[in-house]
Amino acid sequence: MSHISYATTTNIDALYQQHCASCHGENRLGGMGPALLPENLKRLRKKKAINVIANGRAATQMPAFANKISAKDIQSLVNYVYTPLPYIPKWGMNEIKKSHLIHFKPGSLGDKPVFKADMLNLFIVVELGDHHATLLDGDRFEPIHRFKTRFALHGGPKYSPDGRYVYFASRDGWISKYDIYNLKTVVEIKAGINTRNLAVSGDGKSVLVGNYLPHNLVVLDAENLKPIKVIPVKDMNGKSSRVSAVYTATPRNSFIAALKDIPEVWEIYYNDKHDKNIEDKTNFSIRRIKLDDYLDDFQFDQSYTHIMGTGRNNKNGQVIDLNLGHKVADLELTGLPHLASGITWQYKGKMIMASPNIKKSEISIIDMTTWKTIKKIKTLGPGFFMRSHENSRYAWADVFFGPNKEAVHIIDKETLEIVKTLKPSPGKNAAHVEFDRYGKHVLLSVWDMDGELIIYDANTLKEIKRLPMKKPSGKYNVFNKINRSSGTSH
Ligand code: DHE
Repeated sequence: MSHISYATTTNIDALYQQHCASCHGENRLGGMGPALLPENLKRLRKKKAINVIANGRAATQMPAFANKISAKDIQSLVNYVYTPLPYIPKWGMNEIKKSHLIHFKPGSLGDKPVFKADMLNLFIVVELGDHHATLLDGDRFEPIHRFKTRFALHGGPKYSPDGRYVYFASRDGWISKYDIYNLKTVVEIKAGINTRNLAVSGDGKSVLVGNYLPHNLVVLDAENLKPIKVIPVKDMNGKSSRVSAVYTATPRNSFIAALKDIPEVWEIYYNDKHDKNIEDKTNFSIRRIKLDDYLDDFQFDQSYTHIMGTGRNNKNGQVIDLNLGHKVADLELTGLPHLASGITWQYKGKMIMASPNIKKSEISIIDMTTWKTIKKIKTLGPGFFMRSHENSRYAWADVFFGPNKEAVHIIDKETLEIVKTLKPSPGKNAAHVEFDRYGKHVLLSVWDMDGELIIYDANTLKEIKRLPMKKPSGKYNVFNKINRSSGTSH
């Protein structure tokens, strides 16, 4: 006979308030723990959610409730948190301000690195498995420091222009600023409820956060993460939209925001130098580029004149000229291209772009002069990420989905042929690569709780070293990022 006595309640809201609200927020909007809304839980199956409530979640502060809440009530709680709120939740200036955490005041820490390394050849490696990040020396491939991050980071962390600070965004809206010189998280703020990603302005002064929930963009002061402006995202008729992603277009002194639910792309200026097509002349003024189709996932050309994005037309893709402010071409893309992970390089005297595909076993190669697809490289399965470097003759593409997820293809950029397929850890997902600053080494993740970071010689393709890591996902080289290498994401 069980000796456990359960709290019995039929009121699900009371049950939630009693056990969950103190960490996940009274209205399920998140607090110390993540928001418990269907939008935030999309990536967690209900069965797994039951297990998390019953047994807790390793490496987080989520405790086990199996001895406090009956199995029936746990099931009811799961149903409750997977039910959408009947309104778009509010997370405005006041809520954002209240969440501000200053761990170290700007200027209170030293201005010299507390360790020795080439500060531009460092990598941040995000370890999704236990919500940590590792700062890695990119010459010796030795970890310098491992630190806790917020739960479920998403999108690439972004560096300040000098490479000293790195900004992280979590799916639950937490933005954290980390001082690499001092190995400390210095400030944090919850800028949204369901956040996509962030961008740091080219002048290093502001951070833009794009949210699914609420439907808005949030501008933060890059120094202390204080909120400067909350920009509701709406078309001229008042229809609101989720933000798919935000990016910095440094040569244009602007941010670009892709919108999920209205056929517009927004250019948001972070200084006053621009004067055309702007609705108001204050900072962070918005230029609406109206489209005849939705644009969701996209990549830039190296001059930041064009954006190559998805479309919902029968061609599946479109090119927008940011100077002209309209579509200039369709792109012939099949399946679900993942353009945010696309890269560009010189091929036979002209620029080409390559996009992985989340739904089809192919990589599309597109001529950026004619915008025609010149090749579809067949792969062993749909892929998520591609990478190269100006100094490397190879482009790397993972097979993220399906039975061959252990494989990574290496493509010769001159012949557009796969020249080698690696399977570094049989049965385990091998995904996401990043080059060092010189293009001499490649870092590959074995995307598994019992995972590894594998370092290869980028030229001979020989393995050099393995470092154990907990589900290492993305890795980000300071030099390649701040110099906007054409082989990496921007
Ligand atoms: Fe991502 C970047 C969108 C699911 C890991 N992902 C991005 C970016 C976009 C995007 C627009 C570029 C923003 C940036 O880097 O600032 N991702 C999406 C989706 O729409 C999708 C398919 C569904 C979703 O729920 O969001 C999705 N992404 C995933 C995952 O399932 C991944 C594999 C694991 C995870 O973290 O949830 C994942 N996405 C990543 C990573 C990057 C990323 C590691 C940064 C890549 C880089 O090298 O810059």
